Amino acid sequence: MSPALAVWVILLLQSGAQGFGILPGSSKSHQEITEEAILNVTVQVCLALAEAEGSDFAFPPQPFTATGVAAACRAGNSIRSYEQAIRSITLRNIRVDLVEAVNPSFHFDDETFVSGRNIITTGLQTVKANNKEEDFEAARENLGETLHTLQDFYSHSNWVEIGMNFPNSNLLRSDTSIGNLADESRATCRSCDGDDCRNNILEDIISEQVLTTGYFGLIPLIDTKPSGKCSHGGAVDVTSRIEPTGGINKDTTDSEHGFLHSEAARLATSATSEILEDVRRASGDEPFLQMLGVSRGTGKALCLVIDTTQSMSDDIAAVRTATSTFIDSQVETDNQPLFYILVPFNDPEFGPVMRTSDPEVFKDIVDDLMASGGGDEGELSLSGLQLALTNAPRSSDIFLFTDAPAKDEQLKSTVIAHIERTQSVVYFLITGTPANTRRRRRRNIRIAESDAQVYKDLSDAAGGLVIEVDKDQLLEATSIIGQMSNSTVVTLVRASRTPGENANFSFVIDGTTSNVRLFITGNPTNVMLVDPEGREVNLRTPQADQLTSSFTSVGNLESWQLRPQVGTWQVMVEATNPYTLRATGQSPLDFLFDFAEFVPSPSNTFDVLDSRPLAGTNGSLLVMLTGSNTANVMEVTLVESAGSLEVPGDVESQEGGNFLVRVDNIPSVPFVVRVKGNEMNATTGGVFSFQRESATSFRASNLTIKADAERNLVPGTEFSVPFTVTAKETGGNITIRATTNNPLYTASAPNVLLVEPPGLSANGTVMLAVPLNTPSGTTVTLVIEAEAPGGDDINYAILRISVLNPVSDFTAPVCQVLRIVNCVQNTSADPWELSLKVSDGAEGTGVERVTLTQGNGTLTLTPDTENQNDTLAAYEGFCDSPDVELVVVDNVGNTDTCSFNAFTTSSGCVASLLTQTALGCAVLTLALGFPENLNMV
Ligand SMILES: *[C@@H]1O[C@H](CO)[C@@H](O)[C@H](O)[C@H]1NC(C)=O
Ligand SMILES: *[C@@H]1O[C@H](CO)[C@@H](O)[C@H](O)[C@H]1NC(C)=O
Ligand SMILES: *[C@@H]1O[C@H](CO)[C@@H](O)[C@H](O)[C@H]1NC(C)=O
Ligand SMILES: *[C@@H]1O[C@H](CO)[C@@H](O)[C@H](O)[C@H]1NC(C)=O
Ligand SMILES: *[C@@H]1O[C@H](CO)[C@@H](O)[C@H](O)[C@H]1NC(C)=O
Ligand SMILES: *[C@@H]1O[C@H](CO)[C@@H](O)[C@H](O)[C@H]1NC(C)=O
Ligand SMILES: [Ca+2]
Ligand SMILES: [Ca+2]
Repeated sequence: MSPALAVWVILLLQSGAQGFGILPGSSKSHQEITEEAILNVTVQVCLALAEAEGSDFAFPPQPFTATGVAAACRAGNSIRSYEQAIRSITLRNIRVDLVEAVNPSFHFDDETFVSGRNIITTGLQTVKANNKEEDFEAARENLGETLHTLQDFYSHSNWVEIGMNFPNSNLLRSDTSIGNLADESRATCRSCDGDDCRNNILEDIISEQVLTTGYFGLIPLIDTKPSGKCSHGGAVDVTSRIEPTGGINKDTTDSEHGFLHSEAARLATSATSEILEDVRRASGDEPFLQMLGVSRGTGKALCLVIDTTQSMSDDIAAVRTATSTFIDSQVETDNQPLFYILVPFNDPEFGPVMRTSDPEVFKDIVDDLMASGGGDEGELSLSGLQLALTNAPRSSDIFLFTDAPAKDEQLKSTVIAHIERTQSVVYFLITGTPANTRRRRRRNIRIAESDAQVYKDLSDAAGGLVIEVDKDQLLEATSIIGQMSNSTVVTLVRASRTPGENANFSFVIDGTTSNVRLFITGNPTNVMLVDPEGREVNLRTPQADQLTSSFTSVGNLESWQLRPQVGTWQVMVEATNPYTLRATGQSPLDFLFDFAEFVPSPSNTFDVLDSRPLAGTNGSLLVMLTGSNTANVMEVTLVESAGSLEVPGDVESQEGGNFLVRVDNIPSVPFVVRVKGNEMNATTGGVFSFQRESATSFRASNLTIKADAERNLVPGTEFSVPFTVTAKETGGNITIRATTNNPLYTASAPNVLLVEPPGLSANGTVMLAVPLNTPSGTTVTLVIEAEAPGGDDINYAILRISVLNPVSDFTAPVCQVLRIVNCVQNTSADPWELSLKVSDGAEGTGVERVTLTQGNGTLTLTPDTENQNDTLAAYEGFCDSPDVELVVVDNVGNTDTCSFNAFTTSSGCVASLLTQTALGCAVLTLALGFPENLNMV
């Protein structure tokens, strides 16, 4: 352990004041608890899906790892998106200790049972609503925040001390009793000191199983507690030095109740599995896996953004043919995307976003595209792109087709902000017009260099390419879609030079990487390629095929497939014109990273940024590797995207697969992140090196912007988002822009904030409004931009805010048996039947879904003609499969399971403890008495 890391770990341990430690250490942290439960439930879901389709399921080796679980789920190619999803969830969980450090309800401190549970149930409703709207990114973030509070209950309350050895399921429901809560006036603890604190909770509290939690505060003389109450404990909690002294938290093994840490962590894990199971029932197995980024294909989205103005009719025909061929080639393979997204744009219209996971439906959507209108030359291409970026999952591949300049160039900085935050890759396919509308130039490029510049700037940020072709070459050009959006594509090296200059680039092909391709646009004079054995060829000569196996050239794009030779390669470019170079390959081994920032006491830890890092000062990155349990990060460097500046970082390995990278001086020029690492060869045990670069190019800023919002937005209410802009050295009039992902969602902000010494910071507020009928689970993506005088330096804060309409239905639908034909013996010769009415009650939101989760027979669902909100379910099976289980879900995601047995079921109330059952049982007795006569179906 390096000295710097030692300091950091100590700081982290101190921060345990707010709950389980944040990152892994000797005790269980929020991160480990969350990961363990996610891996566990993923296995359960994949097992169930395998059983349902009658295929074998091999359990992954224990302890579960993301790579092992993904392989068992036959979802190995989506490993990056799975690890990304787990990371989003855990980072949001951890962040609660930073953002809500002193809000007791988020940690169940100060006996805040009711408000603490309210955070959980509201969070759970939001996650379910997000999944229903298929906004899985928002679902992950809300899930992470919700899990924090849920997990803290087991460390901060005396649930474990009063002898409970299972999770408190009532924390997931708003309509039940949390338990026997201590009155405000009731004493709960006696004074204790350090190791003596094992028995500081009063005997009557324990024997009567009264629930309490520790009080917590940071400010001496100000933070206090009611008399007789327990404290959280530990060095930073000042209430633990007030009578009764000591504490009861189980955050780590060193805490006052550290002897119960393992048990608290076990229950927290089990409670996390339980809430995940509830989310799973509400959304269904497939959407639940989508939320976790697990899929048989790539886990990514394939996203087309298409100009549908009149001049594009030939192009649309080409896109149609190309996508159809391409989609067919991916269906049912490891390369199938999770989603297909289409965003048309025109002028003055753009959108809507069309999104489906069904390839046939997508082909129909593309088939239905019609070209018309468009008016003048420019079109709303950036509006279309922005819509795609805010609706696609992170790390998507986006292809934009147009033959026109952008009419909405003012959106450029906002679009770049979205590119940086989502790390999506954007390719621009720009076609020239037919000869009759404009004199045909040799390269036949319709839009002027100056108009193409905005597309070049965007593709530089997004690690894509601008491909300029004749209209009749478009079909050929779109075949590169196949290469680019193939699964597990990793970037080996990427750079551009404007104006052109001679430069050398090197990259590493490792044993896990196949299909390595070199892409160059800009037609450099000469390109030399050198393989690891020093063989050098000029790619402009026939000798090129000594090192390459294929070459394609279309429009301004040249591409070579390299022969698979492991080691370090070099490309030497001679050019005077601008050019772009990319080398990509296919490998499961890749990295994820976030910029991070140190947050001082009481958190004393790192928070990840949703904005650009501060330029010209030291900064940090949190890096993790995906697709391997054994790989190590050796070097992390920030590399100028369009020049030769390289800023190396200091790498510190941590437990839990993260690497903390400290950089002395974050550059002011755009840069990519280059990671070099070591991996073990599983066959030989030897070690080999690999190298990856971020597809995205990043920027830093001399401004910082911090914004915070309430978690949920209720349509029709005032929603304000306060923010603070700080300038590093010189302030001035800072231009502010606030934009959302949908023209129907309005954001108003001051146009200018004056940032002056001495503080060089200013506060502002964005007011957000959405239409009254906006459905729950919809995400409003708000970008607040701050632009320094001169316009060259911009920073932004991006917030994802979920809409949640007030919920008054807290109960799941009820299963009521109308008719049952029981079995007499376990045999496949005898049929058995069950008729049910599934009802959400008069006050309920209605039955959304009924699914068969156990039983070999068939389930037929029909709406109840008497009450459209109810569903009639008929099950038909055979007596050798006597157990049947149904999951019932209402429209706000309340779920329950109904279980029946062919021999013993006689009551409609088995599965549920709900109030309507009294009536259900009465009807049932009758029904069972006269099964043949009473035909309620
Ligand atoms: C694993 O998940 C199942 C339900 O999916 C749950 O019953 C079990 O307690 C979980 N195990 C752990 C260790 O969380
Ligand atoms: C896509 O990947 C598969 C392997 O997963 C490979 O066989 C195929 O050649 C790749 N396609 C392209 C166009 O690179
Ligand atoms: C592991 O080593 C073997 C034998 O040298 C080699 O064939 C294989 O490609 C290596 N695998 C990787 C992933 O480097
Ligand atoms: C930050 O300010 C310094 C000094 O004025 C300047 O050189 C640098 O380019 C600025 N960085 C950015 C990202 O604008
Ligand atoms: C900011 O703008 C105001 C109003 O336009 C102007 O009076 C003031 O001089 C500007 N301040 C600076 C520092 O540019
Ligand atoms: C901005 O608001 C924060 C808290 O909301 C306050 O502490 C700070 O002093 C304010 N800054 C300015 C410049 O008004
Ligand atoms: Ca137009
Ligand atoms: Ca209901």
